Amino acid sequence: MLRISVLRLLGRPGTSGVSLLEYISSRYYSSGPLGARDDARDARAVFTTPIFYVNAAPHIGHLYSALLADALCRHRRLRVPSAAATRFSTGTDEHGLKIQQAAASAGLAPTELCDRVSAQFQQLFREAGISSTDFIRTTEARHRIAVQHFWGLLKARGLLYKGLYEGWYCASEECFLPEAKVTRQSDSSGDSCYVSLESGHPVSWTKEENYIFRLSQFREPLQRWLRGDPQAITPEPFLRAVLQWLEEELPDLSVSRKSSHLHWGIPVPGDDSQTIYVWLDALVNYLTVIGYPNAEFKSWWPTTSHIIGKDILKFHAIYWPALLLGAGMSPPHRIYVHSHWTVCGQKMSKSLGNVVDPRTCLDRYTVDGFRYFLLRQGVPNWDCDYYDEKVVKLLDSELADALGGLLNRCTAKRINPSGTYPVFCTTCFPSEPGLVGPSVRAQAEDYALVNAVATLPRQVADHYDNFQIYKALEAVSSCVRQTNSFVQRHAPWRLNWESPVDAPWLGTVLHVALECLRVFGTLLQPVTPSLADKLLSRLGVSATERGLGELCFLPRFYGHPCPFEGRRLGPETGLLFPRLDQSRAWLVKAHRT
Ligand code: ME8
Repeated sequence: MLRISVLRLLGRPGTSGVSLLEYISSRYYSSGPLGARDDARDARAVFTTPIFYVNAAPHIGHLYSALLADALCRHRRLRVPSAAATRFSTGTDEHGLKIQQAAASAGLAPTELCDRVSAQFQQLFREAGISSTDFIRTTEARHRIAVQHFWGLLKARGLLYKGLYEGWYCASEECFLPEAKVTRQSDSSGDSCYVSLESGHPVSWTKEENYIFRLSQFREPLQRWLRGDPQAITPEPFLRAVLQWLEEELPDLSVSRKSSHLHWGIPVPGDDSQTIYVWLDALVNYLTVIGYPNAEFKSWWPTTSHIIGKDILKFHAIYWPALLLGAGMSPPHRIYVHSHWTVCGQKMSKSLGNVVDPRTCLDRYTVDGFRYFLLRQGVPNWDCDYYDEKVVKLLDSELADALGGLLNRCTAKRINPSGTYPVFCTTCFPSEPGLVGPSVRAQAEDYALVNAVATLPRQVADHYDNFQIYKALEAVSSCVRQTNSFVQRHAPWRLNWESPVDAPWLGTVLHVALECLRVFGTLLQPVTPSLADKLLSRLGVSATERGLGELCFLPRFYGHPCPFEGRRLGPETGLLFPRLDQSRAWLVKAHRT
């Protein structure tokens, strides 16, 4: 990326001889900050979540994947505002043995179970503000057409053959497992059974004549793809895992089951005695949502970034790219992988009864609060543990006290009686650090703050590009703390608007703090959309001034006019984020249990 490399060449201020002003100006005033031009090279982008099984209600892990995709997507929309440029799909995976069995044991027809649970996912995502542009269900006709077309291509290219396939099949994971991944166990009645070593779910020996995909042919092409595009799988430890798998043998893959055994799925075209393997069916959803097999899909593929959990890495990083290469298409643009949420140190599972209901959490912590928590605490590289006190502690300290407190300090009537964005005084805060004079009030730490906030949008963008959203939030939070220290240091409550000596500096302190808040509000939009809206509205920032292209921090410091100076603040609408730890009866209960 040209602009990034130019910036890297510039280096950090103070280490390369480039002055702070030149350094920051080069970022903000020569080519604009993080505007449309920044991403013009690939104006189109598609983000996807996994499509979720409908055998059970959604939990916080599913919501987490959807939130990661949502935040990436919203951040990109702030960079490339053209509404048509970014698509975002999620949905439900409704076929296969797992769903067939879940429906049977619930005494429901599969369609009934699918309708019921798919509606729960849709409702959750609506409530959580997931801004998807498509919700796909694999039982839709458009998807059957796409899957059967894709199958036809593989067949025509000689990549499918019929053969006897045998092995351990795990319905819960919907895959065959090698002997080494299976173990014998005694069940509750003392009978022995076989289970998956990793998940503990039962497996059964299956021997059938199936259609088989020539996966083994794709080992080297996959290795070449990943070596040529090492960013394709992010974060890096997951890339290493895939390359390691590709060092091992890559056997052909069974891609159909006998319809007498699996009837709940898409029939193999021209052979009703076989049903298409649910993973092939599911993976093709990523093409269905961009219009495949109609020609329009070609202008969207391969601009897709898949957001997935580590449990389904092999399906997305080996099977899916191999199937795509087999059908004459490129592998996906990016595969962003995240680890799992555990609960009080344990894996979340229905049988342990520790599944955390995301709707209760949204209700307790508010939509913005819970979105912030999951994205601030969720670290893609390793598993994260969930417990209620952690949520309360984080939200109270970062959203209620630090951010809400800062806003309050700069807008309260007592300190800002005119209710406006005050004027910035360049004599009190000259653009060159180290100047001395009777009116100069800014100190070295104040320049450090300006530098930190000026470079924050780029830092945040880099973290988004590297799928480290928690780091982006950490960086924002650290700047919020720095701004609070700035306000504390200059104690505007001790300065007097009536004094000709104090007034310009008082205005400047508030102006700088409000500018910092404007940057924080803008950058928080992808994660806490309503809270950011409340913050920006309070500052009087209009809807057209909230993109990253418009985000010119502290222009007066760089000798440019500031459109906000003198502007009336927006109306006071109450606390930005009320503290959670005082008024919540459920928390007292949670402490007791
Ligand atoms: O695998 N923590 O669906 P699925 C974080 N239908 N994320 C979690 C999680 C946890 N504890 N548990 C689940 C399937 N997830 C297939 C996918 S895609 C073509 C087909 C998230 O309902 C995570 O994204 O089992 C994981 O990969 C996904 O849910 C699995 O959802």
